[in-house]
Amino acid sequence: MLRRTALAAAALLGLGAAGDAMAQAAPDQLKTIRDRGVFRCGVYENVPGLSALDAQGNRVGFDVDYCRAMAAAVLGDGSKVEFRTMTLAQGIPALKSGEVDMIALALTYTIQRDTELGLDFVGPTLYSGHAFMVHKRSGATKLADLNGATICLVAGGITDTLISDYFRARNMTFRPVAIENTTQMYALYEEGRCDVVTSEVPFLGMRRSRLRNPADHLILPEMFAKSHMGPVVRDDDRAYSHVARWVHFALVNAEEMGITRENVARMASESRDPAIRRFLGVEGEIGIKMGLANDWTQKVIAAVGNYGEIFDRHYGAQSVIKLPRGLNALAFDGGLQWSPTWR
Ligand SMILES: N[C@@H](CCC(=O)N[C@@H](CS)C(=O)NCC(=O)O)C(=O)O
Repeated sequence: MLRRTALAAAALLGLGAAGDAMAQAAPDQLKTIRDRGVFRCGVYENVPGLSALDAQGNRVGFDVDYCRAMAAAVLGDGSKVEFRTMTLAQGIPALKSGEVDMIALALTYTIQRDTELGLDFVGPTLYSGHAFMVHKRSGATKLADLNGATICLVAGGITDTLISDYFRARNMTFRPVAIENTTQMYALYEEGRCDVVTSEVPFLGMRRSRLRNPADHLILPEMFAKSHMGPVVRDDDRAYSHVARWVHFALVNAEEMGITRENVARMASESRDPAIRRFLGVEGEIGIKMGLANDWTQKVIAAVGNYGEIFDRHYGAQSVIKLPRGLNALAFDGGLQWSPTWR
């Protein structure tokens, strides 16, 4: 509607060429990705659990699976992803410049990022919080023991402001040491260059499991801030933002309906349940109406499984840290993950 009004005004003013330019300026991200034939996704180089290479050289991880899910939704093929590795600080500029179609860097959903930076958050795909890990030999067992500590954290994020708030409110001080990437950060921590290292709980657990002597380190039980994370897209193309959001809902809805990577094809061909048939694009036109193939949800689930399968693979039962579902359980089971109605 807005675009048509702008064009009509341009025609009245004799601005044909300018009008065309205005019409073309509206981004059509789905078309851009389809014309290119590959989905570009910003991920970390080596953050186990989130994004890392496996023994065969395949990129794997929780956030990596969201990139593959987007490729499956938009291009019908979860393998058509070009991963661009980047640090946290590089992520938002890379997204804003158009270098990537999405960043999957476990960014925390904050009001400033949402309202001032022109970003749209997907999910939250992972509900967690920030915690501290310490050398056991330090004797620290609770947050109150960290007054005056040297704390290593990742540069370019929000962690130092969150720690500042927490410490100031309690008349405590700390010395932040901001490091570009987490591999360096944990190496410095292990060498004893900082007393404490901080990140979200699943990432601390993953990293502790890879330290030389995991038993020498303690993740303090209290979280000092909440961190609800998800992939992020630019907010200049509503149709595309909707796709990104509904890809996450598709993963959750599939889990709610008991649809898995292994049974999705059978469910599509054999289920008589109209809700399942509509969700999988066997009936109705949900996919077509949002600019995708009608069976896009089938492609997504066939590529990465449902939400619970992704969680289990990278953080839960099948991972080294065996993180409980907790807040990331389905709402039906008392958690915070739910999908709106597919109707
Ligand atoms: N949730 C944090 C960022 C998440 C985070 O801590 N990321 C770490 C790894 S889990 C990181 O930036 N790593 C960069 C790297 O290792 O390249 C935020 O939004 O500021």
